[in-house]
Amino acid sequence: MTVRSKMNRLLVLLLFSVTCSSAFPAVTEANIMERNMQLAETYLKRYYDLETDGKHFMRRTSSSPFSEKIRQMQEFFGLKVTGKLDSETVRVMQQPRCGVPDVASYSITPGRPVWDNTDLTYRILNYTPDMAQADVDRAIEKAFKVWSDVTPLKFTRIYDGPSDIEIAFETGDHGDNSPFDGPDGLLAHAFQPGKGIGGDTHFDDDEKWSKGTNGYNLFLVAAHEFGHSLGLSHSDDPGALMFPNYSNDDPNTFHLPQDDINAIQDLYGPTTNAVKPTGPTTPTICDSKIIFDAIITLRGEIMFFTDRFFWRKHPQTPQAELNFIKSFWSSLPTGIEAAYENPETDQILFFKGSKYWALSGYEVLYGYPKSIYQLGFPKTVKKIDAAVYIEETQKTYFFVGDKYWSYDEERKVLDKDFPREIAEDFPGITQKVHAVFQKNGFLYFFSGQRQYEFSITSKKVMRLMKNNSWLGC
Ligand SMILES: [Ca+2]
Ligand SMILES: [Ca+2]
Ligand SMILES: [Ca+2]
Ligand SMILES: [Zn+2]
Ligand SMILES: [Zn+2]
Repeated sequence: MTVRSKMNRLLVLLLFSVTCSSAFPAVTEANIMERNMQLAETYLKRYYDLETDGKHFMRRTSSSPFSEKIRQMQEFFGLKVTGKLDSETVRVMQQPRCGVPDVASYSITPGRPVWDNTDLTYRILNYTPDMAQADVDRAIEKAFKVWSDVTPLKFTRIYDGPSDIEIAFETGDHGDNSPFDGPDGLLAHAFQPGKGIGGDTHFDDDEKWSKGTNGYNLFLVAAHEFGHSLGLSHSDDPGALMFPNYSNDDPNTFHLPQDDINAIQDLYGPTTNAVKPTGPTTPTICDSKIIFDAIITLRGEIMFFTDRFFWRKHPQTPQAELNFIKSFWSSLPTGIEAAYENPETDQILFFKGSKYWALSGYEVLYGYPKSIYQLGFPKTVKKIDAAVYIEETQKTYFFVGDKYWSYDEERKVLDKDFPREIAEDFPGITQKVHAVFQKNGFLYFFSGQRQYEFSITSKKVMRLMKNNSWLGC
């Protein structure tokens, strides 16, 4: 089963439970389509300036404004541009996000307004009941520091009187023409630089705000919103802070990405401090220096993991799609070290250090992460370099240093007489294996920037390939 069809199923289940509580006896395909259409219409009106007259038939022709807006949205998010409301598009529309539109302007001044001085003031008008006040103060201060670290901007908190950036927790319609929507969906919004409401930032207090990752992290959302308060709009770089969807990023290891540094320095110039910080860059698809952490296949689709990201390559699409790991699987760590899919159990297993996670669709299964020592590895094994499931034998091979282990998926034990030397059983594979996957009777071994096509039947390397050859490079 592909991830895509798993997502479909997930969506169906979700809609099913919603419908069960209403008067309808069952969900039909037509119900789901209608619900998705309504979701899309609301989304495109809110973030893509879609104008509708309420006539639904308009939405189904390929040249309609609806299709055009779908195309814009798909392009922005790096999805396959079809102009149709496919399951991937619906999935992205369902993700929690910032309330500021991606392409259009509602209550936000168009153009590129900036503050005309670098000494700005802010005031926290009220607090959320979800967090201690001191934690809110700290999150807000830290969020401003994200921007002041890389620019000449300074932010001073004041307690009375008007300030440049007023911060408030609000619910529903709160008098600025941009009502909040209850839990999830829209999380916050902010106004571009200017007098009065300009720069002001509102958080939806129907969300569960947190200083950690249980709920929405206030620091991460505030840092994004303050980007708007300073004049930035949304970035289509999925690794950027200014990407419109909530990232689930780890707030403790957060570094302002380079894309955002470039954007804010374009408006205000670099910091005058001696240290000029740089930030993480989002990998580009055909960068030959890319090293993949792990690779999995899911019924024809291949997923390449690197650091905080993964590419999805579907055989029918020429372009691979870049995604943020945490926006798919929020409880997974970044920097996955090995992964494989077991089609028999319909699970994906991810490894990092001595821990591993089993997932079905988006969900981490109950009781995970577990320790790799529960699989039978000796304590000398600190981490798994790469893993691959061999369908024919129902064995999973785990690569660790210059050795590999065989795990019997049926009996749930490591096979006897292992580990064995990789180079002995896979002649030609002499370097550490960074990632491996199986396809059409071949194992594809990734060692650094090289890829080896290894024939399982003839037990030899058939071809040496560029490591990004699958991504259309
Ligand atoms: Ca203001
Ligand atoms: Ca909301
Ligand atoms: Ca690896
Ligand atoms: Zn935003
Ligand atoms: Zn507001």
